[in-house]
Amino acid sequence: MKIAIVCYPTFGGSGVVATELGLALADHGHEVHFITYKQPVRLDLLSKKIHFHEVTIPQYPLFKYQPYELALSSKLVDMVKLYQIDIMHVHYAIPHAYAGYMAKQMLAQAGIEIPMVTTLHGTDITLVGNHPFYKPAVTFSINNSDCVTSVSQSLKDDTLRLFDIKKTINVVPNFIDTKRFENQFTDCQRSIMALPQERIITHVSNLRPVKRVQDVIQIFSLVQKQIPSKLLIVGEGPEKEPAEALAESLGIADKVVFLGNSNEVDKILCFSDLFLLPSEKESFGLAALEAMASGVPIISSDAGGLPEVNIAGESGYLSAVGNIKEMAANAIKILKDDATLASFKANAKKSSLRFDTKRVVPQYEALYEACAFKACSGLIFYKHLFF
Ligand code: GMT
Repeated sequence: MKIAIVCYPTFGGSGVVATELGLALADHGHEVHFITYKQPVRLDLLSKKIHFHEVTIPQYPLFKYQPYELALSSKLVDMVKLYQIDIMHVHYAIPHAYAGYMAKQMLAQAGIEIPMVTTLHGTDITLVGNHPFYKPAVTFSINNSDCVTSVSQSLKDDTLRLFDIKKTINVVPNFIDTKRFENQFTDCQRSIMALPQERIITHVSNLRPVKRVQDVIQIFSLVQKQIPSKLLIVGEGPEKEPAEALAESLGIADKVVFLGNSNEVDKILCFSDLFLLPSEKESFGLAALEAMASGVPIISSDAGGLPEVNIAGESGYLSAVGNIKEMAANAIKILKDDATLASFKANAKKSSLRFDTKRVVPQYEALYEACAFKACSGLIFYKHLFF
């Protein structure tokens, strides 16, 4: 098939999933066209099967806000016509589903019927999309998509609770190529980051308020009192400065390393012993899944889809949002001795296999086939993923 993928190209789970999906689809022989405003961060390889079409917006002084949706829908129309695209797959409802719908209408006028799959990722529903200013447009775009997927059961439930949805939502969970996380590094270079007796605790996110980065610092502060350790924070965002200030005020600044954005998260996870994700909301928690695939146990909140990914007592522990003390106590439970840590590490890795590319990408392919025949409402995949 010829598939157009619309996504955010920057650091963030939805763009990562969309990129990995495109790469896997190309591997399966499909022709994939990424359409977005910048080359996606993990898309370093373009080929006959993988194309990238940049959406550019001419600046005009009259506009306070540049009309990205307009430029995107025009680009979609042009690319669908030029490459005879069979299906559009838009990731993150705002504004991609809306722009996709407009492109569909313009193409219909030219006699081209093109199905559109919309994948809901999280904050497009739970935070931003739910805002009254966006809600009518988001509801409309979801109801006018040909097929809709959500990345977790929890996000599906939230969508049905928060919006008046007439469409069936298929749960197709996020996935990763677990092979990529098999330890290919002979030397993890752990010694650069910590002393041999120290544990390494890691947090990876876009450091926005929803990630509760202050909790990460507080949890670490309690843990390091009992277990010699270092905290590595990967990512950039508005919570970075307040987090730095908190580490300073708690007197632990020398034990907290802010690494900024990284394209080599797998290398950092390679030498990590524990991953913290105490988010306020999290539809899935792709970062946690990546950590698990690297054999890193998770201390997380029980928000959203996290209980579907992080299995309590197996891959880590979950606590109510904001329960810093319990999260720290659970972290200490995992890190306290080598045997316990090794067992959690092995179980985290095993648990991540539920979400391997090989198990999930065929579900999207089946969905595309069904979508072309307007028959995606009967597909139920998710239950089969659990063993
Ligand atoms: O975090 C966001 O605002 C957007 C989005 C992103 O692009 O990273 O994150 C969401 O989508 C990811 C991929 O499906 C999920 O793994 C994240 O859990 C989800 N974030 C939230 O729900 C906060």
